[in-house]
Amino acid sequence: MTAIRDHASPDGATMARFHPDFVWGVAASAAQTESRNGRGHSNWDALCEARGAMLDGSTNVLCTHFEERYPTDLALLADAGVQAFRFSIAWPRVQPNGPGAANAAGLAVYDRMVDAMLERGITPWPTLFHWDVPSWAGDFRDRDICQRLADYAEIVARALGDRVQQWIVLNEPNSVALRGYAAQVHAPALNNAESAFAAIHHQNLAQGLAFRALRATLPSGRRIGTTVNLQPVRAEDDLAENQAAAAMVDALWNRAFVDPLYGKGYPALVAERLAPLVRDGDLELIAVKPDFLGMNYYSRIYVRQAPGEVLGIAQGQAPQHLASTAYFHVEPDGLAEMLLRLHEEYGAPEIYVTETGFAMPDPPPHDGVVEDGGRIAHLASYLKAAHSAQAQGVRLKGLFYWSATDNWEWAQGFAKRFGLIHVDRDTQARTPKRSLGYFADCIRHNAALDAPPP
Ligand code: IFM
Repeated sequence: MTAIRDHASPDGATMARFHPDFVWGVAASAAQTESRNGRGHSNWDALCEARGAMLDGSTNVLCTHFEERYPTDLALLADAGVQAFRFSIAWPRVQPNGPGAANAAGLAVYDRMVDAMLERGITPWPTLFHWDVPSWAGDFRDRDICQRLADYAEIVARALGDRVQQWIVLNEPNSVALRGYAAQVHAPALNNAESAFAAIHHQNLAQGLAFRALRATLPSGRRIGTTVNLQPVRAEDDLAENQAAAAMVDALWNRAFVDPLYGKGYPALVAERLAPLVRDGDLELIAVKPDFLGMNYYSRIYVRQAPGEVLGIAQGQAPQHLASTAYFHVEPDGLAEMLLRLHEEYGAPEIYVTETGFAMPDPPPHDGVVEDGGRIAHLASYLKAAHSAQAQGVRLKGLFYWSATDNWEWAQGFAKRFGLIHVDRDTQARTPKRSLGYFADCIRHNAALDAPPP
């Protein structure tokens, strides 16, 4: 870490400190970092094959080769004081060819990874499903996938449950359902409303079954949560039809996933469309009341009514004054807004921000470091928003930066760099970015530190 300056304010005067048990982590996923080597064919392999390549001309054949290079990444993270690593297990590596017994070599990869984290003082936080489905398992239009996912969850729990204390079942089922089954952007690249509603209910049900399997399998005291990408929704203007579109998107994107988790059933605006899929007992299974809620947050959503679109809604115009990264608007106040809403509406749950991060056009490495002051400024503003929510009583227990390294950003390919660690696509060399040093300082002081002057 010698290439990184210390950004802490010497007298601590401006430090916004988090509660002492606050967890500082980074996040990543298997499908975005691992190579295809040793795993079975997946839904995202199929999408790469169907499209030929992603927007930047890349495919997911190598990604960052994490399943072999994780010792390098973990060493850099441990050096920065990172306390927790939210990674994901690749279902297609654990069950490459079909249901039933696991592929021992596939499971062994995660066995070693977990040990390597623990040896370096980093707590493993595996996500069981971060979007990669083995091709044999089908997709979320089909109810049968629910039990398949729960069986896979049980296999992983048996293998890693002796060492892993914190479990995350799904990552962003809302992104999967709406980007994958309605907007044709993500796998399986479908665009019809029926498929999207099936993907909503079947992911919720799969999650309920997986919670049941984990609770029955894991040693007592293990904590099980799940993660949704939550975004306050705004209409692009005051028109009544656009305000109605915003309420509908809030129901589809946020509430259809969080309400039933806490026993509130499906929100009225979408309940009728989901009703044909819901069988007796489903909502009770889904109402797992997780030990903690994982919230991924990047920005708000702006919408307008669009009768010709699949769900009658389209992306709206965001306010002109908003700053943007190469990918998202920068809206730290939306983070606090959503945290407070969760606190008030769902009985003050324990919450972790399981992802927040910034894709930026970083300069190339120079003298062993990447100068990414813009990322530091954005991150400082989001950390301060998280701190303000905690100061207002939200039971915010930790925050994971997305992502540990630059990685494969799905349909965008490698063009969007989120990492605290730069990855050279040709050599796979890792170089810390200045933001890793800033994050290390925040961890050391357990505080949302001011960004240093440019
Ligand atoms: O890269 C994704 C991640 O897989 C899920 N959450 C959002 C990230 C950035 O787009």
